[in-house]
Amino acid sequence: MRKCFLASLALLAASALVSCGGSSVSGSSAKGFYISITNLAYSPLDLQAPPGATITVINNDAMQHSVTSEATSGAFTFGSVAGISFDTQPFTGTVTFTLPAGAANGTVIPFFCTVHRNTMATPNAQITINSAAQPGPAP
Ligand SMILES: [Cu+2]
Repeated sequence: MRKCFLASLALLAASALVSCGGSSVSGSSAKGFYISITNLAYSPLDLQAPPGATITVINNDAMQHSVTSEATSGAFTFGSVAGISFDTQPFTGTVTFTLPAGAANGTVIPFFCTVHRNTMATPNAQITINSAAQPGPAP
């Protein structure tokens, strides 16, 4: 009787492990705050993200791009808005950066690509700090 009970416990533990793996939110289906770059175009052009959010940037092109903040749209030089700045540096693949936890709601930070500047298909894109923004599915 006791042996049977122990065997049942072991089975329960094994199935719990399996269901943990199945419900994992890691991988490409994880919700988050995403900027993708495809054929020299950023998407979305205005990402809404809350203070402290981690931004995942996915470069689908073979060439390097960057997501680099600028003080004003079209400046094409590194800058900050209300103390918020970021620069992924030129990269391929996927990188992340984190917005300041103290970023003020409503702040708009334009960004550009240091490699292609005004020759990007979408030279002018931005992040808007929105405390109510919710993470979305991976692009
Ligand atoms: Cu670029």
